[in-house]
Amino acid sequence: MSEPAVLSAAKGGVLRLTLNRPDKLNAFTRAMLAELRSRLEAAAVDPRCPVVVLTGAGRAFSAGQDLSDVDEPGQIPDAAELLERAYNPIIKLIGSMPKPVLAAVNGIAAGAGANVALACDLIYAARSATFLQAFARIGLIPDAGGTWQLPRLIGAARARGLCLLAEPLSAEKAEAWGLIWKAVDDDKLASEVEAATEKLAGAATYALGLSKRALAASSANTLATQLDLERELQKRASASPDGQEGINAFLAKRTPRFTGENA
Ligand code: LHQ
Repeated sequence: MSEPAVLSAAKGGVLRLTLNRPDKLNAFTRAMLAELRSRLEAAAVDPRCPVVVLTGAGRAFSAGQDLSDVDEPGQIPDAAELLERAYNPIIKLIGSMPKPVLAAVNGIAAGAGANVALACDLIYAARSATFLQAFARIGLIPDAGGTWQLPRLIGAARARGLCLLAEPLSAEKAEAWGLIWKAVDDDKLASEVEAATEKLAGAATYALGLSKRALAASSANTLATQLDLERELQKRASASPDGQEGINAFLAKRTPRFTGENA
């Protein structure tokens, strides 16, 4: 039997999804995208899993769409279909699920592979990893949210440089530019990500989901609308068991015991 295209392992509240076509640098086939989408859909509503990690097997995170995954030789992938059915739902799902999704970028992240990583909430990258908006090299435009994320994260000039020149960006520079959270030594990637996921899984996870929602809404909101949203979400957070526990524990000078419950 062939290996699954996406490996899934749950431990201590952390679901780890590993893109698993290492010989092809984890390039996304349609089957792999369908598997990833269904794993993410399940994770989004699974209360046993407050944290998700996405990473790649072997020397790459993902080289983007598998350009050879077509029905007949000589065809090229149907871009509109793939975006509509696979990439766009995956990007929206990562952004909307009420829990942190971490990318552990273990090696090159190219094309839609880079932009799936950029859709995640916290991006850790191995120092040897690179981010490549490869699209211009093959006559395409950045997709999977790249043209939305990049100018917001690093500004218009740098976004244009990456997209038009299609040159690789080192993990260190990605960190310095604010594209990712952290570049770490290759041999520390696993332990850094594990420490972060442990911390998140033990945190007030309901509030983390609300924070994520508020931050995501901000780019389309005026300050006044955002203040209203913060008031509404803070009302929910402070009425939640973890909100009450957090404040009570602070006042009693003890460590809070969070449960992640939302009502
Ligand atoms: C691949 C791929 C790949 C197939 C490496 N496909 N086999 C959405 C909707 C619809 C249409 C199109 O696109 C999209 C979104 C996109 O993502 S388009 C952008 C797709 N990605 C790229 O253009 C990047 C293509 N890959 C590369 O440029 C290189 O592989 C990089 C720079 C990532 C790594 O280079 P190397 O380290 O030199 O590795 P390699 O090129 O030797 O790759 C290793 C193997 O992986 C090789 O297979 P082989 O059987 O010869 O060993 C490659 O053919 C295969 N591979 N990327 N996207």
